[in-house]
Amino acid sequence: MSDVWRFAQFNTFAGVDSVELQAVDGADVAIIGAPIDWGASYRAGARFGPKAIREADYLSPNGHRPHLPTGIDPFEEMRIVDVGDVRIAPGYLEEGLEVLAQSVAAIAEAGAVPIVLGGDHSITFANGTGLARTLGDDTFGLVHFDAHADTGESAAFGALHGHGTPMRRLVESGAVPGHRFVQIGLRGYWPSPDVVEWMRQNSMKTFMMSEIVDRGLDAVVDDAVAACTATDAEGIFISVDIDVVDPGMAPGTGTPEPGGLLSRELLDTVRRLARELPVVGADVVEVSPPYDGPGAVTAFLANRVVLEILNGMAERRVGC
Ligand SMILES: [Mn+2]
Repeated sequence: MSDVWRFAQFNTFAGVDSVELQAVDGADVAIIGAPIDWGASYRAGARFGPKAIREADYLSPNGHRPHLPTGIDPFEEMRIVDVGDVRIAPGYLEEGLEVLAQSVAAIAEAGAVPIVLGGDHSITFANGTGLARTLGDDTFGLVHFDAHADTGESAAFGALHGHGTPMRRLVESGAVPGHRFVQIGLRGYWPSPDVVEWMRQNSMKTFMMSEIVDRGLDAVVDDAVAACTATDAEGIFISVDIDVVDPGMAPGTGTPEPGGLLSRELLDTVRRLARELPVVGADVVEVSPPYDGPGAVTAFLANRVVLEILNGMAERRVGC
């Protein structure tokens, strides 16, 4: 085990079975960690995210989590496994993204839904690419929760990959064309108007925080669901940048932007999406434990984002 990084993870999410990537067959969901933070432009630390998200859990690691409001235990309805963290060399971003893409493709090939614990947001390029290798380009929608559009033409100094460019790269590669994007929660002072114009030209659907405040979250999510349904997508990939939530409730992140969603609003929304639309994959990214607040509030929120996605998927299965 000498080549396992200390920031990588040994325990499993909620205590589910640990399986090798090659042994995912028969699972409905496979959780995988991507401790990559060398795509971060500002505050790093998300390499500690997968470990913190798994550990932000006060319940027994017994692989069961009955959901109080619905009475459903998603771990009873689905076989959920944890394949651990991808093993990649720090600093080698493109190589690491390729290893992750291959891992996500392998999970999907085995018939399981990959749920990726980040890691900075650069990993979503790998997640979308890997999924498209198995499901096909232009087949699934990407619902993207974030304060930032992540559609930068390039990362710092012209680099192709970073945590501000994954959505641009997915559109350009054709894995997820712009018309299949729904973005929720954008705010602040980035990207520049020319990039916003590029997003419009590529038919990306964007719901800014200001629109959520004006119209209410429910009305916006109604539109988001309708937009996904209208494109005849076979399913959706849910990408949750934890900075979509206000830094007052999610301070442990790389690029905090004040004025975001409440943590409860995010939890309710991801569960609703997973109930109303078929989820083909998900990631939860930009949890940076070194910047987290007292009580690891950001990591606990990210852990519950995963649980609420799983619960929505289970509700869909049992026909709620
Ligand atoms: Mn992001």
